[in-house]
Amino acid sequence: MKLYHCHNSRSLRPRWALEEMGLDYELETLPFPPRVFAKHYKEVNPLGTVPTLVDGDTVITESAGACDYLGVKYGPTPLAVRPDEPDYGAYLNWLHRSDATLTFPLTITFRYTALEPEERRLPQAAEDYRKWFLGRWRCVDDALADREYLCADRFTMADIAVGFSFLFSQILKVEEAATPNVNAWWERISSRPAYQRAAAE
Ligand SMILES: N[C@@H](CCC(=O)N[C@@H](CS)C(=O)NCC(=O)O)C(=O)O
Repeated sequence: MKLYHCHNSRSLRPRWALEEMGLDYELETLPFPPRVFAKHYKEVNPLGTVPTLVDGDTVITESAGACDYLGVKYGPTPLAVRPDEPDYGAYLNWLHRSDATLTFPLTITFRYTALEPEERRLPQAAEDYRKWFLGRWRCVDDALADREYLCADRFTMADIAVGFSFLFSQILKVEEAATPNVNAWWERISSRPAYQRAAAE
């Protein structure tokens, strides 16, 4: 398998999953954004986004989908919740929510505070989507009020996927997301050796 990656980007999700599962993979780390600084990458992924996970003829460009794929294809692993477990639906909900609901608003904030040249920045859009994110992030704080992990009473791909959403919020200095419940969970999951390896530059 080969993973195309940028530091501190969504490709951290499949990289973390690969490290947790102890799978062999080749890593190509690209400068960000690759569509500007690594033109050859468009041949791998015409969207120009990371991650891309290539496994033979299979090409996956969705970070949470890549985690799901690895767990099912290369499991069994406790990182994937099985359909016969009560929390299977909750697990899928967290996986999809991690990007569609939680990371998406942060990307608007990122774009309009950092990525765009000064004259194209939009403080109002950045602030509105920061608040949008915080409104949706409440579901994570609530879920962690009475449990150590998001679902299934154990560390799973859902924690990996939502864990990146949290990391991104902290890179963007959305400090209010770091509630006591969330901080305790983040301490727990980011102290895992696989995370330390995956987060290394
Ligand atoms: N929904 C996709 C989004 C992928 C994505 O937008 N990745 C960002 C990095 S976090 C990217 O490559 N941005 C570069 C760009 O938009 O040019 C996923 O979950 O993987």
